[in-house]
Amino acid sequence: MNIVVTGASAGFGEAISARLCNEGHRVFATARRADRLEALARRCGERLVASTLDVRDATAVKQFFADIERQYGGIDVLVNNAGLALGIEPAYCASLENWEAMVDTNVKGLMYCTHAALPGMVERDRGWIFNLGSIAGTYPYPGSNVYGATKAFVHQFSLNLRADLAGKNVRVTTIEPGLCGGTEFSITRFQGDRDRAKALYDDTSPLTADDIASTISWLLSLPPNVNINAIEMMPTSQASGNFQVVRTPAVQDSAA
Ligand code: NDP
Ligand code: 8X3
Repeated sequence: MNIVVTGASAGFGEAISARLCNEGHRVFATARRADRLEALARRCGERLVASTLDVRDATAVKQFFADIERQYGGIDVLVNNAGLALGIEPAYCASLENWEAMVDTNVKGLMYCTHAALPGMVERDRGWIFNLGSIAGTYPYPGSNVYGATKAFVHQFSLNLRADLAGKNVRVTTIEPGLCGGTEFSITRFQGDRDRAKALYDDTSPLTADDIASTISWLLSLPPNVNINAIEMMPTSQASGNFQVVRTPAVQDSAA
């Protein structure tokens, strides 16, 4: 199969690309950092085609998918993985620039790739779009503000795509992981503070990028009539159930 993976220069995207190449697919691995993609291409061999692509650039995304349609007869699978969290401050002191970067990448970038890939899949009546969501799209936590909201978009957009695709052999699945270590996600979120990023995973057994790659590989083995709408994944050292109770002096009714 022809498979496009966005955000393939690190973390999940790199592991997914390597795994699917190993399994005999042609993988179009994309991200902004060319050197990282070249290293991945050397590791994976000729089945991996590396291209720099910034998913925030709508024109470049359109051109990239059109080129694949023309040269390779279209794509079978799109893994919309490129994404990031920037900062973990409360909303009232967060950077608007960070918020915009997350919306531009996690929401608009994913939209651009989907918009470019989907018509060909429908025309061939064959395809699968995997979208990387997050537990942050379902469960609120302090500092998740816009990041979590972008992942809620990913969840609902995926369900809405399937609503439009009912009766067509084009599948859409959101993968929604929780704590996942060994990627650059937290280093990016904490703006390069590797010690802080590392501390997040201390004394836990987080999910790994290989766990995400295995999940996609397993999904691809399912019969063509099966669509898994969403998969929520957490390591055994994580669970939901964290309602906050903050103890403050009794709130006064200022109108009284
Ligand atoms: P990493 O930071 O390790 O990798 C992110 C990838 O996205 C990199 O390859 C980066 O490449 C790419 N990327 C970022 N911005 C752009 C852009 N504008 N255009 C193209 N590529 C871009 O993160 P993870 O592998 O951990 O995360 C991957 C996805 O999974 C993200 O969507 C994230 O939100 C989600 N996720 C992660 C979890 C975790 O705990 N790790 C848990 C749940 C979901 P480059 O900089 O070279 O462009
Ligand atoms: C990444 C998982 O819990 O850091 O999406 O938001 S979390």
